[in-house]
Amino acid sequence: MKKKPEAMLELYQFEECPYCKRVREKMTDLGMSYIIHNVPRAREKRVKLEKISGQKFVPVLVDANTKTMIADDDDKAIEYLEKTYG
Ligand SMILES: N[C@@H](CCC(=O)N[C@@H](CS)C(=O)NCC(=O)O)C(=O)O
Repeated sequence: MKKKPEAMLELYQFEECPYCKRVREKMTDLGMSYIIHNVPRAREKRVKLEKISGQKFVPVLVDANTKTMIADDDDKAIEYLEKTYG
């Protein structure tokens, strides 16, 4: 990892979600530590996620260092991680 984030990035996700897995793997490949927020499996219960991101799909990646939030787009999250921390 070239640039080290000051604050750990946060990932809203659930373990079996294949899109979330891709984002987790990217952060692991980059040697990053990160915070996981596991969302409820039932979409209607994802109240906190909706408050934070305005929608209920995962993954949602939050980077406080750059004030960035990427919701419901694993390709975009991976591209962001590579560009910012790769
Ligand atoms: N286009 C999204 C797809 C994300 C997606 O479909 N996530 C699923 C979980 S794998 C989701 O949150 N579905 C709503 C639900 O669980 O009800 C991406 O590229 O990340």
